[in-house]
This record gives sequence, C-alpha cells and structure tokens, in this order.
Amino acid sequence: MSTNQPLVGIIMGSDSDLNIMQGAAEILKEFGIAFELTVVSAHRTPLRMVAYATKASERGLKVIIAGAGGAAHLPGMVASITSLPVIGVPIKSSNSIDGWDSVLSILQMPNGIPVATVALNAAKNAGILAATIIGAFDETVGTKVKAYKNNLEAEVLKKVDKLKTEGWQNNFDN
Ligand code: RP5
Repeated sequence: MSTNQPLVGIIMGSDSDLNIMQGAAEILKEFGIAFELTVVSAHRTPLRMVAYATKASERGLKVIIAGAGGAAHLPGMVASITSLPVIGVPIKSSNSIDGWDSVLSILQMPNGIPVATVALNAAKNAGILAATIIGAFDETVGTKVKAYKNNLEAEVLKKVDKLKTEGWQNNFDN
C-alpha cells in the first residue's frame, strides 16, 4: 500500500482507552496500513460522533475500529450511521463493573446493525480483523496477513516438536 490516506479509523470513547487501543495501532503499523486515531465519545461528544461516522466513508476510510468501556455505545452508534464495517473493542475501563458490561453493550446489537465484536481488551485482534478486511481487496495487505498467520502456525508447530522431543515433564516455556 503506497498511499498515506488512512484506510482504518481507530476511535475510542476516552483517552483513558488508549493503553488498550494502541494494540490496534501497533499491528496496523506492522501491516503497513495507514490509519488515523482519535477520541470520539458517544456520550460526551455526540455531535462529533455523528459527524465522524457520517463523513468516514467519503474521507476514504474502509473500516472503523471503535473501542469503549462501561456503557459502551460508541461502536453501535457509529455502525448505525456509517455503511463501513465497524469492529467493536469492549474495554474494561474505570467505569466498568467487570468488563461484561462493555462486552454486552457492544455485542448485543439489534438485527440490521451489526458490530464485529472482538474479545475484551482485544484491540490487537481488531487491528488484525481490519487488516483481513482490507486484505480481501488489497493483494499486498492480503499477502502480509497470510504471512502473519503462517508465522503463527509455524510457532505452534515448533512447540509441538519441542513437546515431542523434550516430553511434557520438562519446562515448556519458550
Ligand atoms: C467510556 O467511559 C470510555 O470509552 C472509557 O472506557 C470510559 C471511561 O472514560 P473516562 O472517564 O476515563 O474518560 O465512555
């Protein structure tokens, strides 16, 4: 991908979500996919959220990753406005009870307005999923995603060999 045009918009309800959401930024950087990252709060900046979601597609974004915690309405509300795929990252935040509140707020969307919800705090997986979506129509990115997954497989197979040769009673740390 040779352009600096952001293809992925990473948004989060608060700057306190950044320590989690940076996981998405890091993996997108690794894949060489241009992205933007900012704070958009469904509750504190609702008009900014509407403007962001309304203009996202015309600005050239292809996927939105939205992270929020507690009463995590940002991903679903953005998905209700944009025609782009929205990946939701539930965050266990300062106002979460135990994280289930964030998960269910993002996961339990009504029919017609899907949000692709990743696991609690799984911003890295959100980045990988965004790369997979981009990779479906961009061969360069698609090849990188394939290589990434091949590498995961190779790492596991190495551990399988190690377990076979050293036996289960030996330390199985990396
Ligand atoms: C949510 O409230 C944000 O996404 C964040 O996870 C949580 C707490 O926000 P702060 O009070 O730390 O700004 O809207």
